Amino acid sequence: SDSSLAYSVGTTLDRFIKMKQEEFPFASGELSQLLRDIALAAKIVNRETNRAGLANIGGAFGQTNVQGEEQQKLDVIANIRFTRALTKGGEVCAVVSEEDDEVIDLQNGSGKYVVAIDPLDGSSNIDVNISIGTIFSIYRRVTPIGSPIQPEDIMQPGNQQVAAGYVLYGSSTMLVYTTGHGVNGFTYEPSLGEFFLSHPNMCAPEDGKIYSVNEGSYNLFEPGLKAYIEKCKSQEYSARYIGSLVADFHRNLLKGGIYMYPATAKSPKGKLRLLYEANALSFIAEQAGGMATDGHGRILDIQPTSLHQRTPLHIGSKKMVEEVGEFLNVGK
Ligand code: AHM
Ligand code: MG
Repeated sequence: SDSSLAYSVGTTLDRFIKMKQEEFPFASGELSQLLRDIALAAKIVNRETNRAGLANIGGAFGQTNVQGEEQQKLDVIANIRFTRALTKGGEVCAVVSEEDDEVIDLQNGSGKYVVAIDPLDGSSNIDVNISIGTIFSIYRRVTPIGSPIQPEDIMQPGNQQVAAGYVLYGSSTMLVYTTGHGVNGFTYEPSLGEFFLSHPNMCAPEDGKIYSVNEGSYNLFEPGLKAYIEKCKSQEYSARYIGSLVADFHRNLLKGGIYMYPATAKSPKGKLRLLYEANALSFIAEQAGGMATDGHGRILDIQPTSLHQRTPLHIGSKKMVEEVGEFLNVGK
């Protein structure tokens, strides 16, 4: 679009956030700062990720860190990095993380925001040098600033997100986010240490020809889903499944497709977590013109009841998500 040309060349994330300031809810600048904090942590995690394969080589040469500890796992490191950035930034009062059983109260009296984060998703892919990601959701706390954090600050449905995004540590590293005014993607330039706007105003194709699901679990799927998959095959769609949610989602967002982590006979709620996996990506999908459901209703309207609750997820191109919903609801 014309408006994207104005900042298509050489626009850094910082500059873009500044230019878009008026689009930020409660335009006091705190949310902008919070996004910058996340971007900084993402750069650090990117650096660690790129070195991941070298950790063992270092070990083989007898290198340990100063405390003589063993190398920490990358998902633990990522959790520490993001939590630290959010603590130091001062805009956030509480964090929900995949890596922590309980809510982390940052003891930051003036923090207006609550963040839900999966610091390093798809971590089984680290050891085999395949793309991984960070997923984050940002909410405004609902109880008065400075008072103790309450469950209602944390247990907000996805439709209350003020911003959400992901970082993809892939063949390039990208940060993609929305504040509810469309979706923009930035690619990291490692030699400059900057994210540059590379994908202004991202739009999900309305329909697609890629389906992404762990078909090894086919026997555990409900009949409606099996029927939808058979339909994909009869149309000769492409099957693509990395097993890294951010990477699978990102590809389908750009090319048109559907990602499904359904309910199965063994896990009736699927595998993925509502608060820090499904909600953020669902907000982005909708902002890009796509759709996200649990097979029956909108993900963003689910009222959470526990921190680490799971939900089935069908997400991506609108027509495909609608269609799988029709298949799943036949006879119901
Ligand atoms: P994780 O949070 O333990 O890394 O699990 C989430 C990951 C997603 O990235 C991916 O889409 C999914 O699990 C793959 O699961 P499966 O191996 O069951 O297909
Ligand atoms: Mg995860």
